[in-house]
Amino acid sequence: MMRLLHVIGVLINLFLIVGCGSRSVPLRETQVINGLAITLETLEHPRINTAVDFIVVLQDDQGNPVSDANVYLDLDMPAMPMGITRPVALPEGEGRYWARTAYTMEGVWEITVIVEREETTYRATFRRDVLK
Ligand SMILES: [Cu+2]
Repeated sequence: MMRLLHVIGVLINLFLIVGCGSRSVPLRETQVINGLAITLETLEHPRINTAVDFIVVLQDDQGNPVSDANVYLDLDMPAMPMGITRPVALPEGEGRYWARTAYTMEGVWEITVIVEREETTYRATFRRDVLK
């Protein structure tokens, strides 16, 4: 009986995790800057004061992954200066980089992805509307 209850508990947990995931699906957007395709994948409807993951994917103009860049983000609100939030995105290989940070206010934020590679700096800016 205990074992059955345990199994049911695990199933309910799985259901909750899947349920949450489907409510907050990451949105993928790509900008091509001087031949470098910069893709940002992060929550479409993020909430304030909650850890948020940012995946950056880089591809050159041949479609090859770019894994040797320095990548960081710069988060700010267009309506007001919010101080400095510049998390470094750590390389995961295959042209993927990962960062995690939190938005500290509701409203529109700009997420600028800065890529430094071979003396060149690339910048792509994306937007998210952060909910309370
Ligand atoms: Cu603000």
